[in-house]
Amino acid sequence: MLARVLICGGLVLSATGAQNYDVLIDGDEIAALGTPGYFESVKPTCDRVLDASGKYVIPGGVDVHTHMELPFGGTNASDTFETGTIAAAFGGTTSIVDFAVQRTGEDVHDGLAAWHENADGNCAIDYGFHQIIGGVDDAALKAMADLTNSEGVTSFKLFMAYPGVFYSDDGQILRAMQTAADLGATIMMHAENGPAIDVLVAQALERGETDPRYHSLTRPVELEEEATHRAIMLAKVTKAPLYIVHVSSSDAVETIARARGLGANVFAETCPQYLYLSLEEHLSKPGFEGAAYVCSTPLRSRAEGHQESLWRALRTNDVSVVSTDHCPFCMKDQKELGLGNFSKIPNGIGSVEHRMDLLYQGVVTGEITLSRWVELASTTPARMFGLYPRKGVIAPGSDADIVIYDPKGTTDISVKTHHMNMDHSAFEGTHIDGRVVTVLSRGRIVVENNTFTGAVGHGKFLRRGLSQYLV
Ligand code: DUC
Ligand code: ZN
Ligand code: ZN
Repeated sequence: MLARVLICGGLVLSATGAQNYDVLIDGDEIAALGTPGYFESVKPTCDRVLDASGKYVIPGGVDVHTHMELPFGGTNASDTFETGTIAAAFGGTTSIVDFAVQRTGEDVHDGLAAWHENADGNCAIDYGFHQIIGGVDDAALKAMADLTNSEGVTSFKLFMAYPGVFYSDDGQILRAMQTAADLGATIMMHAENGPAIDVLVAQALERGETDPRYHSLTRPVELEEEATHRAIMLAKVTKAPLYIVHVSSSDAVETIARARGLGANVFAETCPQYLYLSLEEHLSKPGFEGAAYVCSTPLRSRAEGHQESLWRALRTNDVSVVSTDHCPFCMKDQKELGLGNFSKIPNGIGSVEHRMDLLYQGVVTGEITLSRWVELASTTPARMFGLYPRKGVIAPGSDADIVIYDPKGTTDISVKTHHMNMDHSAFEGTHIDGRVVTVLSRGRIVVENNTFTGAVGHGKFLRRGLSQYLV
């Protein structure tokens, strides 16, 4: 194990700027930042010097929305904590926050314990948990307090979609939000009107509309906007901090922006698939190919301008985080469950490995600045979910989670080269101007020369604090 590492000659990026610094790492943590030449005069003893000349030195990525091993749609997400966290490391993500699961009738503590069992000793990078509450009742509300106060799990995902699986009605949502408000915890919301969607799905299937693209056509933007508005109103009544997950439409963005304009503690994330993929070009591919792109919220029409709206919201901070909603399923035996019936296709796209690169393309194309890239992918997610300044920043005392990124390098995304446990890639053939060169997790070099040099079991559980992002 390396004890002391010096990263020399790079441009250190933060959410507020860029400056040439050398970075000294001692053990797990960043020890000091020195202006160019400083460490040459001080001459600290080092086990390893990494030359970052001409490269960016950025805080490791923080992906606050992943679903390793999630049981869903009659199968399980295909990445384990081992495969998924190694893939994340390859892509410059050094922390994930995954979702422990509780369904109606189940004990929340049991759900959390099961997730600890899945992850403990199996992760290559650090990880935390949110808790899905799929059955809001007295016991679940009591458990929310235990998790927030004692377990380092301070955010709770509710679903306005998936009746019979994870769905909460408005009364349940209100009660969970009241509890969250009392605790200072954050409610994460899957905002789609599930009961209405289920009717549209049944009607489409009756008409013989079974292809993957009907997944999007039966989940219209109005039902995302309506649920987003309802969630915001319930949060207003209860004063709970609200974070809308996987926002896909300009309609939902406008609703969120209005609430934020009034000073509400309402926040939002989007994901790479909504910034780049579309109903027309991807979900509507011939035959069953479109199944690879079935996720919820669904891909939207490019012609309707949702992508432009999402990029704009990333600039204005109406959308503050880019996560992946990494929920991978193979085509074979998994997506294939929905052959002849789109509603049986397991929902999910896997991209935990490519989030940093895909978002960096927004810098290349002029959509966002370099600092905004770091802010959206690392600093704000860390602050939003109580991990800052341990994660999300290169500063003395912070964990030495660092990525050396080469803006002159290139990456070509393909199933042939990715490390996720998937037999396809939703971003197959995408060319990236930029490349992850070296990745450190708590001072340990975990990716170098396109090789995993870390260790399964190196990743530690992150006990999170309350959100540090409230207005
Ligand atoms: N959306 C997905 O695409 N997959 C899992 C759950 C979800 O909400
Ligand atoms: Zn969701
Ligand atoms: Zn999700």
